[in-house]
Amino acid sequence: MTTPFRCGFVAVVGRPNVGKSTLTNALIGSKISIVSRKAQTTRHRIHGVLTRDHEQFVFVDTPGFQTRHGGTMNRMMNRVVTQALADVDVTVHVVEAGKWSAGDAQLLPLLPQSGHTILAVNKVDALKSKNDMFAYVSKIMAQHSYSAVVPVSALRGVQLENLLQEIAARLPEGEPMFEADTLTDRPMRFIVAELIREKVFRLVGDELPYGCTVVIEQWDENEAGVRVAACILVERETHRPILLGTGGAHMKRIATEARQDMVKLLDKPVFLDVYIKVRKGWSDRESTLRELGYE
Ligand code: GDP
Ligand code: MG
Ligand code: K
Repeated sequence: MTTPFRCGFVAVVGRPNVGKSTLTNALIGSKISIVSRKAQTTRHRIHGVLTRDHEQFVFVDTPGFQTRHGGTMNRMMNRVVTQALADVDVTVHVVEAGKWSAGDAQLLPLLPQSGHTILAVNKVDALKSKNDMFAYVSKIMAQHSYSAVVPVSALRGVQLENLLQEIAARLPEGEPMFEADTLTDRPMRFIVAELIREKVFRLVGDELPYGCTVVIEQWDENEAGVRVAACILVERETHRPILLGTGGAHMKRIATEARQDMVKLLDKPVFLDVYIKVRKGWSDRESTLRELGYE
């Protein structure tokens, strides 16, 4: 008997800082992957694709939902999350071992009622006592019908194969949607914007209440290299010093790390200029949100 090929969409969700990005990147196995599309269209924004002998996991992006503030942004984001999750085959809900917070609870009603949700309990490496795990997991399990529970450490690469197998078992049978070794249907500018945004979130995500948006304002490319000007749009003037850091240390680090990633990605010299702009009230204007790519 031959093993059927399985292929489907997987969403990784959770409150900020539980390790979604680390986990997704660890599962896919490379930081950024470029996807060429085989399937005609997809409703999803593809983060990356992992193709193995018997399965293809298509990881989709869901916007980070906002927990601390109300407003249009919040409602739109939550709607987008709900829609995205209704359309995927498997949702991986990531929580942090031993640390349940209001943000986790707020995500629960957005989890799909039908379909498969796997609970990934991340950061088990940081857990001081394993004894409390059972009580912690039981408490979460009582609040949603999860298909499986897998404790993992995204950072240390613990139990990731186990998690992939739990996901794979729940993917529908079907032909691969993407070429095996290629990975994105998003233009390079968008990937670079995401890359910078990720650096910002890693560094100051907790302190930026509305998050931020990155807009690529200039992109000049030739054989010699690529010159990119990227603007980080923040909500308030008070967010500027947060993003700058002492003596501009945060911005320096964001630009340096983003540039290094871009060199790897584009395989040519990169001249990157990153600056901050304050656009008051942008997160409360739906038209602006659409303009910026949140559909
Ligand atoms: P996201 O906001 O959910 O995407 O979280 P990130 O992937 O950006 O991770 C947030 C922080 O948690 C980073 O400092 C990671 O290095 C850290 N982190 C992620 N996974 C693990 C893990 O398995 N163990 C530990 N100790 N830290 C982790
Ligand atoms: Mg993240
Ligand atoms: K994401």
